[in-house]
Amino acid sequence: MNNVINTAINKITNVNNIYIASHINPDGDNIGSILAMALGLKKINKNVKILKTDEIPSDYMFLPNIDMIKTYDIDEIDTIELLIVLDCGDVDRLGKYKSIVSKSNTVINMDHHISNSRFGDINLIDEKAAATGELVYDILNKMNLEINKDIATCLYTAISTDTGSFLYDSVTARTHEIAISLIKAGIDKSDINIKLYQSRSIERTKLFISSLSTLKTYYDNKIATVKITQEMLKNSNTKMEDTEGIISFIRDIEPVEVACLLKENNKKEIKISLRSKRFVDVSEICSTFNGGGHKRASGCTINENIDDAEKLIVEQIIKMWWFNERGY
Ligand SMILES: [Mn+2]
Repeated sequence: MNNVINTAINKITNVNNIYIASHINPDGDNIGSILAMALGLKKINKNVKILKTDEIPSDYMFLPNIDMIKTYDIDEIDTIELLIVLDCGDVDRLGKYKSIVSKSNTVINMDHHISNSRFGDINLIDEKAAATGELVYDILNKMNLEINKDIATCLYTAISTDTGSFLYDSVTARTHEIAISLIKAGIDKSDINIKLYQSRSIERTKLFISSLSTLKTYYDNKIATVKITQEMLKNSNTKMEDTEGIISFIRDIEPVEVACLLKENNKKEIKISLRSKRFVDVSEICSTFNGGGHKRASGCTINENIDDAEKLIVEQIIKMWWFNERGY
């Protein structure tokens, strides 16, 4: 790992123009990590541009330098010296910017998803990291860049949001060590926490209520599902990115082990998120539908209507659970 970090640092040191890409449906880890990386690189006078692959959820608009994330016309660009991709398991997650990978002389791919396809020239993948924000912290530190308040705010957001506020199994002593140094850098922890977790709008609350009313449980209440349809979004005047937090609410039900959120992107395209509490490896379940992620948090897409998609995913969860319990 150290060798790969040094190779990445050498590359960064020797180029001037760097692009950083966000991914589709960006989350706190993605946005916090890219902003922290960009702010660090600006301090050593690199010319940094951040590609806005998708809309930024309103929760993260408070982050310092969020305006750096912009839309660029990459068709006009022939080659790029260096592209850095953070928290992104595969090239398809770059959406409309995915062609930028082949235009880049070097791609640094930094991530913590087990399922990462290692599409970079330099792949800094550590599935033991609780968030990509931890990896960004490490590389900035190794480059002797001071983690100032703004960078620390972005990294704290990345790590806190990817760990359910430091709650998940993925959190290690290292996660807390990094958090200590981010707090020492002078972040306003209380303000960040209010912005991230205590700022839900009335519209979004109404979406939560209608979504939670679709709750179904299976397998002796150990599997729970909820749905979000386009109609619910319309009725509550919300967007798909406003669904953050619904899945953890149903995972937190006792005795739920696997929580499943089905999001209707359109009638035949259902985006599925799975969370588990103690032992079920949901990345394994999602990989049977060409998705992936982490053991306790993963996603996939099923091209069926929402009720059929629910049936298929629940069947698959039960099937893999049954086989695993019997050691097949
Ligand atoms: Mn992440």
